[in-house]
Amino acid sequence: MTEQSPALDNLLSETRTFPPDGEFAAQANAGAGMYAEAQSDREGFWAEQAEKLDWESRWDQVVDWSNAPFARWFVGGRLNVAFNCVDRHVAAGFGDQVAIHWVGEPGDTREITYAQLQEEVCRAANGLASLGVVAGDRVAIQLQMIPEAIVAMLACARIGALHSVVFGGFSPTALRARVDDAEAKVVITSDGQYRRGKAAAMKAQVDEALVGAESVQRVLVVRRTGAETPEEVPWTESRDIWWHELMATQPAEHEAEAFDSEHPLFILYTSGTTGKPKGILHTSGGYLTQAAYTHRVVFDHKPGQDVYWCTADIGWVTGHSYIVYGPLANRATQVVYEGTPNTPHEGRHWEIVQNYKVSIYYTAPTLIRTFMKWGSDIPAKYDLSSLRVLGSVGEPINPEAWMWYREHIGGGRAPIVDTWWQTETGAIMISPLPGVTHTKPGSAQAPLPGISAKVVDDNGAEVPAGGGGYLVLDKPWPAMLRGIWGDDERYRETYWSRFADQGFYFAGDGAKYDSDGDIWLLGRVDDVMNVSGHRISTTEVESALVSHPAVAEAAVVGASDATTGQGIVAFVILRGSSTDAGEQTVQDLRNHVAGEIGPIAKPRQIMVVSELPKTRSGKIMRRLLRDVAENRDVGDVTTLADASVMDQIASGLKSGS
Ligand code: 6R9
Repeated sequence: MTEQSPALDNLLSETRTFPPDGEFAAQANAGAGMYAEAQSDREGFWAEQAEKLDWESRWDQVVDWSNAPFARWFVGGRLNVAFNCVDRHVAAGFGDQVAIHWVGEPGDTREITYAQLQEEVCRAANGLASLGVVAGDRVAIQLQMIPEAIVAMLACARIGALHSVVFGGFSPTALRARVDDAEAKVVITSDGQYRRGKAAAMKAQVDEALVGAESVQRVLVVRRTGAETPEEVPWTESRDIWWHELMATQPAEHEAEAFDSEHPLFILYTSGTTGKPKGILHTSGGYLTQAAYTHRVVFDHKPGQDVYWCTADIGWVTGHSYIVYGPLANRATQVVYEGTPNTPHEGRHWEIVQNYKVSIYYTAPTLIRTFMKWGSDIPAKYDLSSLRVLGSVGEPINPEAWMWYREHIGGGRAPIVDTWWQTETGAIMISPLPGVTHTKPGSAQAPLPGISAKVVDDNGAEVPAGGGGYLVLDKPWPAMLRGIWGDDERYRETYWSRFADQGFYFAGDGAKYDSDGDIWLLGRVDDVMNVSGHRISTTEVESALVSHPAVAEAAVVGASDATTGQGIVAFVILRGSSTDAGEQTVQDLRNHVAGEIGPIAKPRQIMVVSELPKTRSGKIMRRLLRDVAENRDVGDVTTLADASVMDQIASGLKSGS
């Protein structure tokens, strides 16, 4: 295993457990028997989950793993994903049920029923088709959390086009790289977005990204802020079209065609260990089966009774699986909130929970720690008694935050589900089951029924209880990625080469079993940082830094951060003889990274140094830089080519920043 910080040692001595409440257990969707059932007949178990969807024709084979690592699930089956998320609920008589309680940042709201959602998705599907989008085409979507984002995704799914959602906070450069890689034919965006009470231009940024983008034929623009000036909303007559104008001309009916179970559904880019993001490819039947199954059992969701709220953004996989596909397939009534949690005040989330009687709330540890910082007196002002299940995702949750969440948000009563999964896994893999599991603060605990995961050592042998190593997934699962867009070799290399002999999927996370055999996730073991639950590669930020004319060399590490999990700390060597980091240079560099990647990648701290610690083979020793960034004594320096470098860095820092 890699080095372990003192904080993790603390975490692993956690011994508190919380047994399920009897009343909750009696009504729970999950039962203890599911583990054994799935164990004895894995394929039968998944077939049972898939049967809860509506298939135009049934599969002939549950899983085909003969061409591993390329899986096929529910082989030969045909279905339409959007039909399953919308139309079948209307057909079953639930057209009047609210699908989305939408809350805009400035305070405007919309209620969208399943019948209305159906109409909007049909219009959008017709609209996209009228622009020449056909099954298999790629549509890039850069939108904030407005209903049109969900409608656009479902419209793509309905006509068999792949969406590639790009987080609204990503820079024009980042958007362009994704548009080019997927050769997107259409881009969907908005005039502008509200952020902390202010309207920021969006269309202008998208236009900047698309200069010379050859694949893009049309840009569809949702009106949100009402920005009008040509600077805010530049317009190319032959290419651009307003969303509302297009929809107004489209019929509200659309016949949903069924697609093969393995028809591609979407691409979602995520950071890898190199500078180039990976386009993770997901397909239809298996993905929807696992998204719906996990949403049902992990959140104990009851259609028509629960009000569900996942605070993620659709730009991340959590928004795909637990705002769009899982909840809608299960006929959820959900809250979708456009804005930031402290606009206009720090009680905004709790006010929304109170107003809509939210019963299931799913968020990230970074936000929980932020709420802690704001103070427990804030949630105490609201009635949170409707909450009955709380979820966490994105990074390990420290026991202190877990306990605070339980006490101050869950009233000491609502079970907490700490859900481990990845963009690549498509849906939740490791999590307690509410009503079944005795929960433990800080542990994701056990693979879900139907899922198999192990902690193994360097040789791929499972470690004993109490031992640590790497998390692997040793059996294929329905929502698994089907590859990296356009790069089969990178897919094999990234996930399947580390334990090729055993045929394990390597997740890139360190993990440990406790003495009960429960799993504790320990963070990434590669050069991927986790900042507020977002994956950012050190290489990506390093490339952005060295693309600035003032920078000669850069090394980036993720240093532990009390609020964001990890914070980005950069060490840079400036060009020429300058080691004098003016405040202005540092500021320029931070802004440059924000411009290249997006504000989420802005380094928390930039240290100007004259040398970087390197091994004799020229590999930067990030471990030592992490020691410096976390104010620890620098560890073993014997493999350094020049052992005095660390002294130089340390003394430079004392006099410098
Ligand atoms: C869903 C999502 C995946 C990486 C993953 C791991 C970390 C996610 C976690 C967790 C500990 C949890 N991660 N959930 N670590 N406990 N409950 O976040 O996908 O953005 O692809 O990130 O996030 O390191 O490998 P993605």
